[in-house]
Order: sequence, then C-alpha cells, then structure tokens
Amino acid sequence: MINAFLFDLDGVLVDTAVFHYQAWRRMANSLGFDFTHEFNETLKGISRMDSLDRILALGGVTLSDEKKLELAAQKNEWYLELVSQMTPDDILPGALGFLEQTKRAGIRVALGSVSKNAPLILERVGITHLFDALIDGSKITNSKPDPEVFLKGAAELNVAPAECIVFEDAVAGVEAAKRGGMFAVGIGTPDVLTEADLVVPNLEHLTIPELRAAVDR
Ligand code: B16
Ligand code: MG
Repeated sequence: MINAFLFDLDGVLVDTAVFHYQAWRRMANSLGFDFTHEFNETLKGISRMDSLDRILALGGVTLSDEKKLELAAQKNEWYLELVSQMTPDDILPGALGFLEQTKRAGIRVALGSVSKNAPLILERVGITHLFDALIDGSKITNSKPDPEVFLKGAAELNVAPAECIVFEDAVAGVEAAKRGGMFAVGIGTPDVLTEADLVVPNLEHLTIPELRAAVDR
C-alpha cells in the first residue's frame, strides 16, 4: 500500500543543476581550472562540501578547512544570485500537475533534498504549500546515497518506508531510496539510473494508478 511520495528537488521538480554548475565553475575558474558538464553530473545529490572536495581534487588543489569554507560560502552567494531570478515558470514539465494529482489522491508528500537552499527555492517557485514535510540539507548529517534524508521524510509523515515512493534523478539518490527500503522512480534514462524500479523521462505523463500497478508487479 502506497501512502507517501518523497520528492528530490534538483532535477525532479526544478532544474537548479545548471545554476550549481555555473557557480561552481566560476569558483574553479577563479582557482585557475575548469570542469565539464559531464563532471557536473557526478555532483548531483552530493552535499555542498562534498561537491567542493570533488572539484578541488579534480583541479589538484589542496586548501585549509578555513579556505574551503570561504570558497563554499562564495559559491553559495553566486548560486543564490541565480536562484533569486527563479519564478514558477522554472518548475520542470509535468511536476506541478503531478504534485496536484498527488494531493487530490490523498497521498502524503515530503521533500527529500540535501540542499540547504531547498526551502528558499520552493518559495521562489511557489510550491511550498503542496508539501506536508520538508527535509533539506539543514536537517541531515549524511548526504545521499545515505538513506537518512528519505527515512526522515517518511518518519515525519508517519509512514513506513515500504509505503513510500521516491522520485529521484541522481544515481546517489536512487541508491539512497533503495537503501531506505523504498520504491524508486528514476527521472532520467534507464542506462544511467540502473537501480531504479521504474524510470520515466519526467513527471509529465505519469499517473497514480500506473504507479500503483508498477509497485504491485
Ligand atoms: P546546496 P537535491 C542537491 O540537491 C544538488 O543536487 C547538489 O548538486 C547540491 O550540491 C546539493 O543539493 C547541495 O546544495 O549547496 O544548495 O546546499 O538534488 O538533493 O535536491
Ligand atoms: Mg536531484
């Protein structure tokens, strides 16, 4: 029996990955190196400080913890400049309709994002009211693929993990959902999201009866 849906934010409801890429790239460039869009894909679902460590390793740069905190704060400032321009038009295709369909079906809804900026982004695109629980980067100690973010979401909704469906675009996020004992719907392509129970390109044509049937299979 499915009673709750847990949504990742970046890549499922909105596309902030492109803003993270621009801001991290600006930081890397200031240190004298660059990185590709392909490398940026590996940062999806990874926390801010873990992302910084991966980027610095790529550039062969070693810094003190103090300097790293400074760089992370600078990147976040650049990132927030981009987020401040977001509007409801930035909601990904089908996401709003699917959230509304979910509410009408009486299914409980939580956000499961490792981003500390998640509440601000939901406000910018005007969908905060559609969530019964918000788990973001400020409420967790372990980032995906650790299942903490989704287990906390299920607990806050008072629903067992086996009664939850997670919607995720990142490999690390799908792994987190599976480790948490949840059904994982991958948003993307099956060749990348190999561990997902079902993969769709976006939330546009997905229906709740179809999902219930997939869980029962
Ligand atoms: P912040 P999600 C994640 O969001 C992003 O995918 C990841 O690229 C980012 O580093 C992380 O949030 C932390 O974001 O710097 O805003 O705290 O996919 O879990 O919604
Ligand atoms: Mg994501």
